[in-house]
Amino acid sequence: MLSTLLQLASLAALVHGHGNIATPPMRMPGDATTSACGKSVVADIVRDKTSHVEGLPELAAKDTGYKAAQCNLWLCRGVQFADNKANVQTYKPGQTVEIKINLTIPHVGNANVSIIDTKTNAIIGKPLLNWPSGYADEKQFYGKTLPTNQTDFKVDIPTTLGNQCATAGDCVIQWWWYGTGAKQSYESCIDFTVAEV
Ligand SMILES: [Cu+2]
Repeated sequence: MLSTLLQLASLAALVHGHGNIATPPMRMPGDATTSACGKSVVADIVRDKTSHVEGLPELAAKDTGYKAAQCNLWLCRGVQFADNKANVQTYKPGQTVEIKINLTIPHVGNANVSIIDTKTNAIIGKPLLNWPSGYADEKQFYGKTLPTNQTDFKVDIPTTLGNQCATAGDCVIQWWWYGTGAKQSYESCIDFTVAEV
C-alpha cells in the first residue's frame, strides 16, 4: 500500500505538464537551448513536452549553465530558434494554417495564439485566436465535451506584417495557455516566415 502510494506520488510529480503544439512541429530543445538554459531545463522539457513554465526558473537557477537573458524562459519555455532551424514553416500573407494541440490534463483558464516578436517577447498586433476564459475546462474535458476548436483550430496569417517576420527566428506563432486555478502557464512555438508578396 505504502509503495503504491509512493509510486503514485512520484508518477504525479512526473506527469505535471499538460499541453503542447502537436502540429506544425513545435520548437524542441537541443544544443543551443542546453547552452542557454542549462541541462535541467532541457531534461524537463524532453521528459515532458507538455510541461509548464513555472517550475523552470527554480530548476534553471540551480544549473550553472543557465544564462537567464539568453534563455528567456517566458518565450517558448526558453527553447532556442537555433535548435529548430529544420522546421521553419514558410507561409504566405492571408494563408490559413491548421494547428493541433496535444492537451493531456485540463486546467480551466485563458489562452491565445499569437504572433510574437522574439526580440521583445511582445504580441504583434492582436492575438490570432483568443479565449479570454473557459479554455480547457475540467468539466468539459472529462465529460468529453471540450469544444474541438480548443485543440484543433485554424489561424489566418495576417496580411499586415510586411517583412517584419520575413527572417526566420524573428517571429514565432506561440500557443499560450494559463490555468488560473493551477497557476500554470504553457507555451509552445512554431517557427515560420512570411514575406511581402
Ligand atoms: Cu497541473
